[in-house]
Amino acid sequence: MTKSYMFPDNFKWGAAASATQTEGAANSGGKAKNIWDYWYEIEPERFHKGVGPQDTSTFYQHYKADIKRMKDVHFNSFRPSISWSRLIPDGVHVNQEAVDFYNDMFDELQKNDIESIVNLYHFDMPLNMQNKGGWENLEVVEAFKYYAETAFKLFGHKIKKWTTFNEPIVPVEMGYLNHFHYPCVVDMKRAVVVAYNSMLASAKTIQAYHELNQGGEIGIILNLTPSYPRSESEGDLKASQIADLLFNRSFLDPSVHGIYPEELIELLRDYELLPQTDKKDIELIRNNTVDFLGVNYYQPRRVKERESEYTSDKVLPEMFFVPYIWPERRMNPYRGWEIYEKGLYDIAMNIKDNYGNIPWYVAENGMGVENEERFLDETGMIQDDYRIEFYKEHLKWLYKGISEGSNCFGYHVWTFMDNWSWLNAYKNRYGLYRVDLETQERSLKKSGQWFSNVAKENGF
Ligand code: BGP
Repeated sequence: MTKSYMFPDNFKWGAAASATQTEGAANSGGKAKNIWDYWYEIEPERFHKGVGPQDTSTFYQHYKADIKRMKDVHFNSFRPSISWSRLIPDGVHVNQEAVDFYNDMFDELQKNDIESIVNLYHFDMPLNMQNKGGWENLEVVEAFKYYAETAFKLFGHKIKKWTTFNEPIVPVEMGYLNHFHYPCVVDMKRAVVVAYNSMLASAKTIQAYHELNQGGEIGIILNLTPSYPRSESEGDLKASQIADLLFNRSFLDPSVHGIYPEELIELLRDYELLPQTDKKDIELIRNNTVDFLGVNYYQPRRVKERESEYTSDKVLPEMFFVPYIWPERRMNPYRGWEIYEKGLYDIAMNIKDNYGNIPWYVAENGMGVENEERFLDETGMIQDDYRIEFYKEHLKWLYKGISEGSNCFGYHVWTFMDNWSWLNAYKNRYGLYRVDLETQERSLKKSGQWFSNVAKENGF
């Protein structure tokens, strides 16, 4: 049968994961605590059904069988992250057990012809670093660079694609503008410092990687959430422009172009939010841009101008724009996110037209659904047709973007198997494989079967 949507040769098919969400073994193998382990200790009630990060999906024990399962569904690539607090628990000395684990995991992937795209930071600040002030402290930026360099030296001969951060805006938004990630600070001035220092850490890491000349590439993964204004009115357009500056371009522009948008600098200056910067660091950011981009896409951001008076005495993003509920929107009710497939095409075109058509890939796209057990059929397979539909429609728009010249080299879903998710724990399931939490057994879902075919055929 001829396929309607054939993807370019060597297109990468696979999934992303993160150490905290899949490895488990949070308190063993020599790993030190990260902010999630600690936060769970002091406030377990913040986590869905009180489930914390200790065991997550036991990948630490079962990675060999799990990688075999990846192979079974025709993955040719996979994005794990390294846990900083596992690799360098005290911030100085390398943990040999972690080295053995990651070495073996990467070898196992290689043996199965699955290319690793290895991410260095996925929301998982080591507790000892957070105690020093986390990203607010430049010492931690240096410690991150040391960790990254250590990882390059240990694994760089076998890993040829690295990423510095996954969604660096998220710890800023959730941990310094809202209280959804530890340390639950609500302070835009501090949030700006965290964002700027994360960007600095990314640029320093890119510099370190290129200096080592290991013959690979390094990028960053950003959750680009396109901003759509309610209307073409001046107020709505401005609201959406500011949302875009704060939440997309704050990392996208310096990562790809090496410079911050002038409008962002002006806005921060007007509200006395500009961080202290050093000329050398600005130069460093300018000279150390990414080789490629990973883009996580889940939902659009629809905004309108603020119509009611802003009463808070704090400067916060909601001062400049407020959410707009589009009457035609379709929701994923479990996650509370709008499903808007065309957003992926808009991203593809934005990268093509405004970011030098840099090579990029979809680094996460997926649909979290609650209580999936109700879709189990008599054979024990979850009939998740909604997820197939979700992937299909996004892939169609991605295909259109590629056909129009956008330089996209892959599509990774979130995620391979059901995993632990930050505050939501195991509430919403995302996997191509179901994980039975009692037995840790994995079983393929219908969407896994579908994805397997698409990856095998390079299209559908
Ligand atoms: C992304 C993160 C992932 C993952 C995913 C799904 O932002 O990179 O770590 O969690 O979102 O979101 P959630 O788990 O909150 O439903």
